Amino acid sequence: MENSQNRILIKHGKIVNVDSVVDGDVYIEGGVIKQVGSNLTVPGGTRIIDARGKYVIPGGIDPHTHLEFQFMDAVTVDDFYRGTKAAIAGGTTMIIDFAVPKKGQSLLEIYQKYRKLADGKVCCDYGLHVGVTWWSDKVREEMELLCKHHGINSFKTFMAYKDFFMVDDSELFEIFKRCKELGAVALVHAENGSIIAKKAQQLLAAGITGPEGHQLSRPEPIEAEAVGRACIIANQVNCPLYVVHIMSKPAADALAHARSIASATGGSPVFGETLAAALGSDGKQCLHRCWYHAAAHIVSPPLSPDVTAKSYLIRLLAEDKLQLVGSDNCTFSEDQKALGEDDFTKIPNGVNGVEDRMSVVWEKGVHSGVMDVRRFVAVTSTNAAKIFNVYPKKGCIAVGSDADIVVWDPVKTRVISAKTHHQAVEFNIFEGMECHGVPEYVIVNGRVCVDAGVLKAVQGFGKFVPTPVYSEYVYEKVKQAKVIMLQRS
Ligand code: URQ
Ligand code: ZN
Ligand code: ZN
Repeated sequence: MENSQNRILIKHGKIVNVDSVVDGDVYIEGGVIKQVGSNLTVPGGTRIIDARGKYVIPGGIDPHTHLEFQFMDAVTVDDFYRGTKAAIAGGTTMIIDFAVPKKGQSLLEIYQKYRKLADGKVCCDYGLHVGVTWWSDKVREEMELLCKHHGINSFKTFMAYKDFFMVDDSELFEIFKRCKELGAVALVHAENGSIIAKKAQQLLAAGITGPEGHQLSRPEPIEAEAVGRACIIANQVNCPLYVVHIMSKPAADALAHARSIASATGGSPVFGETLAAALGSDGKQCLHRCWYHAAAHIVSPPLSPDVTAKSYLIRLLAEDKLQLVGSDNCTFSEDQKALGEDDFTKIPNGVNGVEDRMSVVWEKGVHSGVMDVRRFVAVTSTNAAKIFNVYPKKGCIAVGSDADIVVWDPVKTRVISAKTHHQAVEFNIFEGMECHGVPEYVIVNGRVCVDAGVLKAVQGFGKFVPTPVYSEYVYEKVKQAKVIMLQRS
């Protein structure tokens, strides 16, 4: 890398971390933050970026993407190159994707497959969660190997997608127990898959085959019940639990309730993630008269038919009743969505969001006055770094941290559109949304990948980032939980 790229001084910005906003400068060399402060002494030839009037924030971490994901007879159209390039365009400098095996398939095999797919293509750093879709002694052993030798500290389970990814309560119990033994974090997709399957059959039999059937087969209590059940099962084995993609008010309430019980009784910690889609769109879109428009909004759990859910969820994020925003970017083309033309259960589930997640949270959270910029940094970056144990390498602006930095212009605006986005998918669920707040510079491991608004992402520049077990942020709470329980007994 040439010197002007290698040495960068970001001057006169407002440097934001979760606990502070400080006026100052940031000096980067060799991909790492070397100095933070004022009147810094730096070598000649250093490139200067003027951040006057702008925020200097940690690069976004998207904890939930599905790039090149084979799902429901299709493969997502955003691959690891297009997906990470789009991520960078929006201010995200690390993603955590999912390697999900079929039932009976080796976890190690699917992990290796995803490493092969992603390494060499990713424009920014990435980590992996591994799915656990079945249970056996082999799975038990492979979970340990993944944690010990392959940089995995999180395993996703599914309470939905009956017959292909879903596990039952006794399997959940075993998987959560194993996560706890290994110092890993259990992730759960919380929806009652058995009831969904029954309702879908009823709707199809009644002649309801269009996209509206998806929402009708998944009423909000179906999500809320599963959130509560997952929290109870995890608590039985004292396992930290992270509930992915919380989409509705009742589910968010169930999560907030479980968190408050955990902190009052000394139970194991629970974390909740919602999606950019849930903050910037709603379930009315699934009733649109254009079939493709409706199908493009099909995601599970579904976008809430309650149009006030968006503002409710952003408030819960501001109040730390929810902790993170992911994208769940899982994009299918019009042709792929058409697999479910005659049967809504065959429409591949998933929406876009990896590019627009930061802008949507800024617009709905900060610009609307619901959260401050420190909380913005927490929910878009730092909390993910802490939970998945890559903090303070990622998720903060501090000496020694990776130089994953965004210079965020809070005044500039942009209008989201599929015509201008960088993703491979031809539809954007946020089409037409005007967003205040634009990433003017995005620095990925010390390289300027958005330069005064111009995208210069480099294929293969990103690396796999191992996520070590026993995140202090997560397991400190488990230890505290044990102490409180002992005190009580
Ligand atoms: O369930 C998920 O997270 C995947 C398979 C993406 N699709 C979705 O509808 N959420
Ligand atoms: Zn899911
Ligand atoms: Zn997902």
